[in-house]
Order: sequence, then C-alpha cells, then structure tokens
Amino acid sequence: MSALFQPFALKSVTLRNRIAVPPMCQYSATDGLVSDWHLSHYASMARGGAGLVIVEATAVAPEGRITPGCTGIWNDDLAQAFVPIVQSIKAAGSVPGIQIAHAGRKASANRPWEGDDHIAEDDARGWQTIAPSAIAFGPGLEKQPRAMTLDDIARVRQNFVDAAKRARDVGFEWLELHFAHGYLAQSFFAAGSNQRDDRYGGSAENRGRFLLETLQAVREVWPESLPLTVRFGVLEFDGRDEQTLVESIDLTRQFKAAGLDMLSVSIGFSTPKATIPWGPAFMGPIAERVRREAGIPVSSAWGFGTPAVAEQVVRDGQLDVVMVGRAHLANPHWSYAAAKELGVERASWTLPAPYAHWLERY
Ligand code: FNR
Ligand code: 536
Repeated sequence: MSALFQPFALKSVTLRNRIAVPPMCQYSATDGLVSDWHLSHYASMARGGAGLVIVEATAVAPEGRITPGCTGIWNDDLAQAFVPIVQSIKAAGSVPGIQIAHAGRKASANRPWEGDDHIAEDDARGWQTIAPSAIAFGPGLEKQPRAMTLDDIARVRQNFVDAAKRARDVGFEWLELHFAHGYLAQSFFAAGSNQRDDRYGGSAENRGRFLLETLQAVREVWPESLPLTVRFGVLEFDGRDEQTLVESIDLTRQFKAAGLDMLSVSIGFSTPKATIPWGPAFMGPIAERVRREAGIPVSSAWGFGTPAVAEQVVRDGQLDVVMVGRAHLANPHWSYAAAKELGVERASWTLPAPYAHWLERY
C-alpha cells in the first residue's frame, strides 16, 4: 500500500494524498493582478491529482513583490480576482492554498528570464526596497534597502493580517506565510542581514520577534479550523548550520505554541556564500529532525520529484506532505503518473471521475 497516496488530515481539511504543488511564482501578473495564465496554470496543477495546490508568493504590499510581474493581495480587488482560481482548484478535488509574502531587500528585481537581478536604479519600473537593516544581499541583488522603522514593522505585520483576512474571504483553505528564501521575514531571522540594536535584532529571540508577532497576529484572523503554515529556511548551508538549526527549531516550537499547524522546511537563501548539497531528497533528514524536535507535521521540497523518492520519504516518516515543484511544470499530471508507477489502486485516492474512468485501464 502506498504511503504517498494516503489522505492527510490537518484541522478540518483533508488532502486526498500527500502530494502538494508548492508555491511557484509565474511572474505573469500586472500591478499585482492575476491573469488568465494563472487560472490556466493552477487549474491544470489541481486537475493533475495533487492533494494541495499552494498559489505562488503573493505580496502583502506593493513594495513586497519580487518583480513587477508578481501577484498581490494588498486590496480587495486583487483578492477578488483569485476567486476563479480557488474555484478551479476545488473543482478538481484539491485544497486551495496561498502563500503570502514580502520580498524585503530581494524585491524590485527583474523576472528570472530577464536577468533575475535588481531593476536598475534609473529604471522607473523599480522601487525602494525595505529590510531590517540597510544591507544589500550581494552580487546581482545590490540595491541597498532602507532600514525599517518600528512603524514600518507594525505596518508590514498589519499588511500580513489584512492579506490573511482577504485570503480567507475569497475561499482559500490553507495559508502559508513566506518566512524563507532570504525575503523580508528570513532577513530578520538571519544575523547577517539584521544588525538592528532594538528588540527586533541581536539575540535569536529578537531576530525571531518579527516572525513570531506576525504569525500571532495572523492566527487571530485566520480561522481556527483551517491550517496555518509557515515556510521557513531552517539553515543556510553556510558552515554555521548546527547553530542555525538549533535556533530555527526553537523558534518553530514558539510558532507551534502560537498556533502553527505545519512547517514547510526550506533553505534560508540569506547569503550568496552558501554551498547547497543538491541531490535527491537531501532535505529529508533535516525536515525529519525539525518534525521530531519541534513536534510538528512537516513538508519539504527540493528534489522529491520522482515517485519512488516521494513514496520513500513519507514511508520513512521524514515528511508528512511532499512538495513536488518543477516536476509538476514538466508534467501537470505528475500525480496520475506517480500513482500508476507505484501501482496505486484507484479506490485509495480520489481521482476526478471524468479522467479516472478512462485512465484506470489505459
Ligand atoms: C519557486 N519556489 C518558490 N518558493 C516559494 O516559497 N514561493 C514561491 O513563490 C516560489 N516560486 C518559485 C518559482 C519557480 C518557477 C520555481 C522553480 C521555484 C521554490 C519551489 O516552491 C520549490 O521549493 C522548488 O522548486 C524546489 O522543489 P522542486 O522543484 O525540486 O520539486
Ligand atoms: C527558489 N525560488 C524561490 C522563489 C522565487 C523564485 C526562485 C520564492 O520563494 N518566491 C530560489 C530561491 C532562492 C535562491 C534560489 C532559488
């Protein structure tokens, strides 16, 4: 019997299997507004059989977009435009999730296929970025951010809360806060990007404060019955990993006490000086340690996109849910293909009948 194709229940939500499409930016929005491409893309991801589809990093404020093509949810009109996407995901039997985000010092960048670097200072398409301290990321992302005031911190926290309310009101059933990948929240946590001397910088407790306060404030408006998750870079692969992991796991315990339901275990990407040991399932043992030491369900990504690998990490108890990203771009029906490869009986998970009927003996 497949472990990957067992349902997964969290709060009032049940995923039909352990496969999730992680948030993946499409860089195809205009002024934050989703396009027909998004509807087509997300509908196909859900139709492919995954239990959970998480909509891409969606900015809680205009200056929090990574690029001018990033989606936003900083007003009600932008939120309303997600309704057909939510409905299309539900119609295919998946749970609709969204990741809300602020890109901090990595914002105001060109799309990946247009350079992936910061928009030039003299280009009107760019904007002033903000961060805990006025320290640029490094080569390619050299724009110096403005150090946030305490008012800025309170405002962005409220931006997350307002975004969460809007996500709730348009029907998303799973919310993820983007606290990873060197964007705003991660850059508060990472000592190299946070040199504040107030209560938001210095000790691990202080560097975690913006993240914890934001989570606490969001939990107050996000329904108790629905999953609230965080994507968090628990290490950097910069040679200081044991200390970072200990601090990350401690903060995860505090997240849990504040109402976090699951952690998406990822990489910090806070420094260009990382050496990442890319390979199949390389995050599995790290995610398993967080799961065990923080006592919380986990998902993870990066190199789980082969059916046998995805099956194994669930069977071994490393992950509760497996994120399969680029393999879904290559084949939106990845789950169907995985079920066939693993010899899964149709009855053990819910395929949409209009496809399942024909594919059972195909
Ligand atoms: C990503 N990733 C990503 N992560 C995230 O937390 N929010 C996001 O919006 C995005 N956007 C994004 C866009 C694209 C085009 C890619 C390829 C990736 C990272 C993604 O969620 C995932 O962690 C990686 O793709 C690794 O998983 P795979 O592709 O190895 O299965
Ligand atoms: C993965 N990506 C993550 C994104 C956007 C695109 C690329 C996100 O979280 N919004 C990645 C992050 C950092 C470094 C390399 C790759």
